[in-house]
Amino acid sequence: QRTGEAPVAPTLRRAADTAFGRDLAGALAHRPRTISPKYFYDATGSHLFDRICELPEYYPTRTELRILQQCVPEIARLAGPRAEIVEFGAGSLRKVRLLLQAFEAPARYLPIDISGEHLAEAAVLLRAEFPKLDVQPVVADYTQGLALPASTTGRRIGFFPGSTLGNFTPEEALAFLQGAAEVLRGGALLLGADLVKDPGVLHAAYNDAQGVTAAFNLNLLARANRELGASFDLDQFAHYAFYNAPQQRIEMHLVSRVRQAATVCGERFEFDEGESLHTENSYKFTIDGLRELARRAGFRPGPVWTDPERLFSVHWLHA
Ligand code: AVJ
Repeated sequence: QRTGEAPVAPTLRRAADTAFGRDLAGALAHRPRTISPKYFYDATGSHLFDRICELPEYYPTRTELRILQQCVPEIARLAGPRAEIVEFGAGSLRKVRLLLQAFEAPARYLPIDISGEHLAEAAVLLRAEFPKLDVQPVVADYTQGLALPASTTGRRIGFFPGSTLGNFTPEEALAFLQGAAEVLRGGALLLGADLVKDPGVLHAAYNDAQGVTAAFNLNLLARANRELGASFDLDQFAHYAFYNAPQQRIEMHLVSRVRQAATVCGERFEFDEGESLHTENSYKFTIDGLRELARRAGFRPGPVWTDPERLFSVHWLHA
């Protein structure tokens, strides 16, 4: 709840002018308190996420890579020559590199990401590795709609790995997929989706023994302290992640250990003991559920690949 209007210093006014500042102050002003997980990914958060991907408990990244290694020849055949790859979120170059190496004369790579810095780095590396590839980074928040330059060559293949789709609510996922189906029409979407499974396995993946996921979650508050001049005491918040089975999603929260207050953008917000800030949903899918969602969004589901333990799935969806 808002308590009083303290005088606002110029740096704080600038903080309140950033999307992160506006969204965090907005999130704290309502209950239940919920903020988009996209704010995890500053430089520190991106680095922590890379460490998560290496954790023994966090199976998605290595499982998806293994699946892609197995099925990439078939994917390359489906994509055909001179394909254009559009990646939503320019995350792991390791994954798209597999495609670029296997495809026949890929013509263009359009990574879309909110972080211009991350994109620029990716572009430099890939241009050196694939001199014939036209790399055109697009700095944009793909959750706010999709606008792409016209396709110039072969088929346009969307690439959305890592089960990032799971960060959307079911309604948002449908809207995103509808937008993707439109910009990819005539081509396809290659989509990675984490599967429902033993809740114990899911729980462990978001509650690792080394506490990297906890640090990743708490970095949201650390980032607010760095960028917005916020006053969060990180020791007084607990990382809490659990599998919500009826909703088929992992939820991550930051739970206040005590009654306390923090200022964000010059505004003071109180936390009751045990009060939570909901920082992430990570939906899990069944193969049939995902295919049905894709169908409703205007795709025609094609082949699906999975690992022997059925932990993770990769879908070819005709647009
Ligand atoms: C990048 C959204 C797929 O939900 O598993 C990892 C993010 N959060 N550990 C996921 C995440 C906590 C990740 N996604």
